[in-house]
Amino acid sequence: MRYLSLVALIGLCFFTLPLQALSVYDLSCEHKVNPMGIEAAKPRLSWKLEDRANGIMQTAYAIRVATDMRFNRKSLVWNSGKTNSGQSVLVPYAGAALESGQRYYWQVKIWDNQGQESDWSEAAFWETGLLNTSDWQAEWIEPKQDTLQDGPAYLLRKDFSLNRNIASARAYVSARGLYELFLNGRKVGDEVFTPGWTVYHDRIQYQVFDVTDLVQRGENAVGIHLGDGWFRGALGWMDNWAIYGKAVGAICQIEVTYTNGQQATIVTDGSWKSSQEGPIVLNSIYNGETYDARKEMNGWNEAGFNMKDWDDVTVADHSKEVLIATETVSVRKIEEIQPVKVWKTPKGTLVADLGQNLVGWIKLKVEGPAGTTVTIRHAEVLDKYGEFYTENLRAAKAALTYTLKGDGLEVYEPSFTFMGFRYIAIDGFPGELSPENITAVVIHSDMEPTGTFECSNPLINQLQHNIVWGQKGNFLDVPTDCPQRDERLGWTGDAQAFCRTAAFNMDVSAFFTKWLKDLSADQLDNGGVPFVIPNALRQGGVSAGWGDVATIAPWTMYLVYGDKDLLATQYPSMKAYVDYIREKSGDSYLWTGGSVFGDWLYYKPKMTSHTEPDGYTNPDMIATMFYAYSSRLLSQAAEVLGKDADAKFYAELYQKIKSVFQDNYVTGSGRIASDSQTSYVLALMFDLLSDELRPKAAEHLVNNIRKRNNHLSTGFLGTPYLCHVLSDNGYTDVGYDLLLQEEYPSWLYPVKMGATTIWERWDGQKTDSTFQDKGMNSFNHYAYGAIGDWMYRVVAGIEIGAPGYKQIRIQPHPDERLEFARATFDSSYGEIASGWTLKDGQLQVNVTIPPNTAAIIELPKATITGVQANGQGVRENADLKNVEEMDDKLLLEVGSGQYSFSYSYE
Ligand code: RAM
Repeated sequence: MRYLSLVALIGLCFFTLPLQALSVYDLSCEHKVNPMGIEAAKPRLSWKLEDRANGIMQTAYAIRVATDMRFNRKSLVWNSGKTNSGQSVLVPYAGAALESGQRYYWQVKIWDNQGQESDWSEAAFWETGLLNTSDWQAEWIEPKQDTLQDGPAYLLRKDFSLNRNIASARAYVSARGLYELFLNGRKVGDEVFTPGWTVYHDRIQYQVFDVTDLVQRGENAVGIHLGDGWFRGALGWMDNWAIYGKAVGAICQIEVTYTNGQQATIVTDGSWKSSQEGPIVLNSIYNGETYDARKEMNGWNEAGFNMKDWDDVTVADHSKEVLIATETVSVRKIEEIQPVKVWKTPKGTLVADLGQNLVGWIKLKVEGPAGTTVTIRHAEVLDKYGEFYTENLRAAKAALTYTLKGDGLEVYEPSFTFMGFRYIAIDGFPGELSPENITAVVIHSDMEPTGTFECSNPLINQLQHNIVWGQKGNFLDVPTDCPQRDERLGWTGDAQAFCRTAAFNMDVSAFFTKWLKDLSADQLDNGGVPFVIPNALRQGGVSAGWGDVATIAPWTMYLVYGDKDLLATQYPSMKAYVDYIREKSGDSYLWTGGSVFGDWLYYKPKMTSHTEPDGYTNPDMIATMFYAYSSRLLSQAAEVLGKDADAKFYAELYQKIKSVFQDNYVTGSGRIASDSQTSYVLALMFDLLSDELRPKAAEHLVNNIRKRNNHLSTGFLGTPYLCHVLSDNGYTDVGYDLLLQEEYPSWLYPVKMGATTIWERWDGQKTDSTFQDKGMNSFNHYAYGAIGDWMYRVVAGIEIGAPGYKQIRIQPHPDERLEFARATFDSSYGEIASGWTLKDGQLQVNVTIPPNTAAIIELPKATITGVQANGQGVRENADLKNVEEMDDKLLLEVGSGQYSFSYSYE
């Protein structure tokens, strides 16, 4: 009884006290959580608001930044004071000048439109990098090495002593090559593939590690394991190697602060020693790794190791100006997968199936006599006879070879290579192989997952799964075309096609911030954008729809993340690219010869008996259409950045190209040259037609699809926009026809064939289980996964209203062939959700809008009187503003909160 009344009392307090619900969470700096190594002079700070009430808007913030976590007066470097502003995303630091190698703690508190004031948030931090080149006391050093393709990895080491108690320690490290850093026998950090892949001639990232717990008073040792990676290894298929330099090397600076405030600095210099006799005798991104455990040098990275037979290092005069703090999120081991099956193929090959086409490597557990060699090969698919199939890897050997040292259980995983595979073939395994001996380690850039999509059709859910795995496999520091064959390059066309979808599934803000700077760095002197970034093919060609990543990706990142600085940083590159085309096309406004790849891999009807023509689209026309589009995006970017003259100039340019395009390629009845799906898709998507011809062209597109029995025929350029153009022009049902199509060519055909990632070609594997041309047949190529964008934005209905989702548009497009569809997206303001259920003619739409944003919700086929909102009529519900019926839709404005609408949907 006493207990009960206590509960009642507490309950009473709860209900009578005002709800102090406003709080702040998810603090980030430059798109990252507690980043180490920030070089921006004014790092930008973001946070999210949490509140249970509806319609919450931030009205003011206060930020304080200090070098001490207690934020005492002495340590404060910025106190913004209460600042009236709704901005909660990318607020620039405006305090005292920042110092090198300093940790800055920060907190924020906010006020909202309901008169609430939050508490100070938990403290977050950022740490600056080495802000001046002169801060680098370390030298580039190089081990004694032969100029070898696929040679050994190197060991570098130094002993040092620290003679006082240690308060803190940092390591600043980079390599011309790939490195692993060790202190006193322990690997530093959980990153792999450091320092990442950039345009090394101009930019090499360094990493910053807090190594306070890894160093000790007394004797210490630092070791660096150094591989070839992208720097010296083969890249591309034309015997292209050592393109950034013939020698690998490293740079490392360890800064120790003692408890008495004194400092000690340990740097790479001529006193280090190196060895090329370590256990990795071959390292190569494409070919794999050969590891001889008998060559392991126990204790090489610990103090007091005997360096007999070790070599002197060379101090090299490479630029330190190129060193930049890490801009992206590092690559890490993200998850582990066990095989679902181990068996022998009809030909007797011992094979394990991981159940998922993935990117990473195998961790092997093995026990056996010294000198036993186990070889692991990798494949994405089995052939029609159930045999291991590696021909589509072309020249990439993709093999791990491990020789046992013979001392109990040995656990091996490689360091400087990765593979794209679902199956492995194992040779020479001593004893019986069981699934426990094998673990697949999945690695990729450590991007936060931000999106989910789900619906009532399991095939589409598998498609979404495949899109996400295509992204995991191909976002390994640069956006690659594929992860398995002798390619794995930053193909620009693929990246522009997929970047919007990618930005739904995961937070790619930092990832593209870095890669776009590499694009600028590798842009040709004439403004052209090479086929791949970094330009590992070392060619100077440009292709329409590939080079346009220079305008499309920054604009997309601006739309999704509201990052104006990114747009400003990329602006010169965007403009140089458009000016390159301007130069090529001159007064004709036609970019003749601008397309090398056309609408890459469009449908060519070899596989079925369809009699219809293929999906060919005139490449010159494609080039002119992209010229128009890029000019338009450039003019929009100029407008956002307040560059009025440019905005006007490129808007006029766009208009001229549009009219020349119409004169040259469009008939009075809205037919477009080539009469292909892609011709209509690009013309409509890029708004290149008159108001009068738009519906006619859309009709031609629909007729084309109907004639093909609801099949698409588009390639890399048309596919991403195909369904968008249909839904924008009133043919959402036709978009669904294509999405739900299970026969080739379609998105679901590979799914029906058992795909677990997106294929490069619509018919990578044919219905009789034979394969497409082995010269170009990747089973993990994300480009066609660009349909994901339509699933989020149109099927479920999460659309951007204003850059960064400060304004949201919710626009579900139900179709009776699905019972439900729902998506979530964790925007810079918090989670947005939109989902619908259609049952017995009754539609229910559920929506979540995060605080500090506003949304317009478009309810299809709804009327003011027909809709119940959170159990009330729309007129009665005070959270719904500006309710309006328009074009068979009901429009409502809402603030943050959760909303549920139901009505009869006939
Ligand atoms: C292929 C790549 C890529 C494509 C180019 C044109 O080799 O795999 O996907 O963009 O060619």
